[in-house]
Amino acid sequence: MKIAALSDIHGNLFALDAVLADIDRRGVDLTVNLGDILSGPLLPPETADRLMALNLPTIRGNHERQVLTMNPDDMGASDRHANETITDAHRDWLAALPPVLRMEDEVFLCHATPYNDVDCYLEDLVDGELRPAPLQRIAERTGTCDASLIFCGHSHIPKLSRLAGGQVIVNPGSVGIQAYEGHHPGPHTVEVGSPHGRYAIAERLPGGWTVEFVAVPYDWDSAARLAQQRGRQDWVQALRTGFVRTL
Ligand SMILES: [Mn+2]
Repeated sequence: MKIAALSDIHGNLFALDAVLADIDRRGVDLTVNLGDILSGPLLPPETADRLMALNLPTIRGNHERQVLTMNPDDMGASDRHANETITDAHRDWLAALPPVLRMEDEVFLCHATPYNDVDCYLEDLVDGELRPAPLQRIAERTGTCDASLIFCGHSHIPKLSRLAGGQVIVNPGSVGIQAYEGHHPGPHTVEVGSPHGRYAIAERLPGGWTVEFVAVPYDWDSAARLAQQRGRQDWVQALRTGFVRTL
């Protein structure tokens, strides 16, 4: 069983197309989508069309919840752009997505943790930065989820952890945006440090889950130009470099 995991696409169809082509080239049994699919200044409806046609096992992230339930006046610019551009059919698709999914072969999908869609699973907020969380904290966040492989997203930081009992937790990173200023549970900055679209492949082998992290080049200049046209200067440098502050 070879599974490709995509997360945090954030409406970046430029990156998604390149990542899907890379997955096709490598060949996998299954591709899954961990949420935060559309929010952002780029191409929310076009991204939804592409993904709806693929019908991948998909869960919703906090941004899907926010787009569906928040008052538009209270939305951030990324959720507002998605909300204003998607159709009722896209909205119905999002509304039908489950928050978590248990798959065959002891695989569990969640956006942030098995229990909520906003707390980072593998990182803690320390001095305005997301730092690797101690294993005990990760075990607490796992709770009673006993899948041998747990995929999570949300932080956009590609990372693999292994609990004492042997469970592995994989964040494939973000397909669509490699740096951002976050606000929960306090202000912080994430900078993956390169513009490549990220995803991961996990394969169950006799020795256990073998995990490959992939960084895919794509036309980030076109994506950045579109972000510029939409007045999202914060996304322009993030798309081109994987940094929001320092270069
Ligand atoms: Mn998220």
